[in-house]
Amino acid sequence: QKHPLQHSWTWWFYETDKTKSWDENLKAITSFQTVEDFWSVYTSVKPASRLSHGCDYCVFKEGITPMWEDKANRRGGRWLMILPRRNRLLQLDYLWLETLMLMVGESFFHYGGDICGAVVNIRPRCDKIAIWTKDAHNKQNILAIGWKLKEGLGLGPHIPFSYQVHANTILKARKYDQKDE
Ligand code: M7G
Repeated sequence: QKHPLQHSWTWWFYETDKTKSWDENLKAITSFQTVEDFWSVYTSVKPASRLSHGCDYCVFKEGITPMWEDKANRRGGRWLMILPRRNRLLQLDYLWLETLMLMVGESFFHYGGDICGAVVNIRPRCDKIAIWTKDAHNKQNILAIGWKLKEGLGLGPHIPFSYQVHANTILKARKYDQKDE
């Protein structure tokens, strides 16, 4: 008998292919809804620290696409940790796994209803881990989730940790993409 999780989750993988659009590069790998299946997915994919620069993993509630445009994310934001690359081997896999376990294990109690999913970005300078929530205006839930996450991961004051509203991230991304053209 497998142990059911409270939600079904989908594991996504993003890999850059410059000939394709951002969303075409985002692929759902598999879904799981038990503790045992979570472990079998976790152990069958490469550790985040071994992914190439530019890759992401996203683990989202089934039915939510890990992009700003999804209706569950549109009004949301993310708790974002910025992790210097030199800490990748020491910290990244541990923090990503702990984030996932807190999330799929429903450590956020009823505030977990606001959680959409978690993302890890592997980047040349700084890696990022984030938990996305659905309502960037719900201060109470955001603070409860952020506090629990920070405490659960034992994040020290040296790790930048802040809440970012997707609408602002989108504005910054637009400016950046325009510079690119
Ligand atoms: P990133 O991968 O979140 O972080 O965004 P990075 O800047 O550290 O690499 C990189 C770029 O990917 C953005 O500027 C967008 O062009 C694209 N992108 C990222 N996300 C999360 C989305 C999304 O949700 N929707 C769309 N349309 N593009 C996105």
